Amino acid sequence: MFNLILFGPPGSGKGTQSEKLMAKYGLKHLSTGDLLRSEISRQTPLGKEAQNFMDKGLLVPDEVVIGMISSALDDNPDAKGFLFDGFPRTSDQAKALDKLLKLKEAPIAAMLALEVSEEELIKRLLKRGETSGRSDDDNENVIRARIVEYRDKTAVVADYYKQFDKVVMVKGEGTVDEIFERLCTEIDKRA
Ligand code: B4P
Repeated sequence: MFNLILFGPPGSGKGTQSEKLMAKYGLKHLSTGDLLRSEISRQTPLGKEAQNFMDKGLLVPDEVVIGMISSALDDNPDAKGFLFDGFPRTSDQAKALDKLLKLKEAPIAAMLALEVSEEELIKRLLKRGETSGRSDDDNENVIRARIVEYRDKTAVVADYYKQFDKVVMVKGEGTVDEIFERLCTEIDKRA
């Protein structure tokens, strides 16, 4: 089993690149953002709880997100590997993921970390907010809150994987295809 984490701040291109990577490598894409938005659109109890956090640009509580990922792993016993997008976002999520993958004897092969300037992130997210209907994208204050959450709680997740020598920094600015090429070069070295 070949498992990858696509990492980076909000708007760094995780969702965009994941679409292309799963098509090329046949990995099962697990995006906690997508899973949460699906719960919200179905107005499930979990979705209603998550919406309160997401509308403010805050991370959803760990236990909610970890439970969702645990079920998604169980639901895909035949996957040849997983592409984790937007997860883990805290140290506790990273530790929980390690435990879940240990049970499957399928560790993380690499964390690919997209590097994008804050100015570019805000520009991209405001642009997506014009058309996406995502309430967390159309307000600059909410976008800034998401970036603060990233700095305070998520950036340390890269330190966690650095101790296992799993982190690969990838320049996340340029065209979508240029960034995709950079990611593929790094993945192919490890596949
Ligand atoms: P996510 O759905 O993960 O979304 P994201 O971080 O905003 O964006 P992503 O990085 O995937 O966006 P992309 O670049 O594709 O999270 C949303 C919220 O869910 C979080 O704030 C949090 O509340 C909650 N959540 C999710 N996971 C969680 C977890 N594990 N724990 C707790 N809470 C969690 O796209 C951005 C835009 O840039 C797009 O419009 C795209 O077209 C554009 N773009 C992409 N690449 C580009 C390029 N090269 N050049 C120009 N534009 C580009």
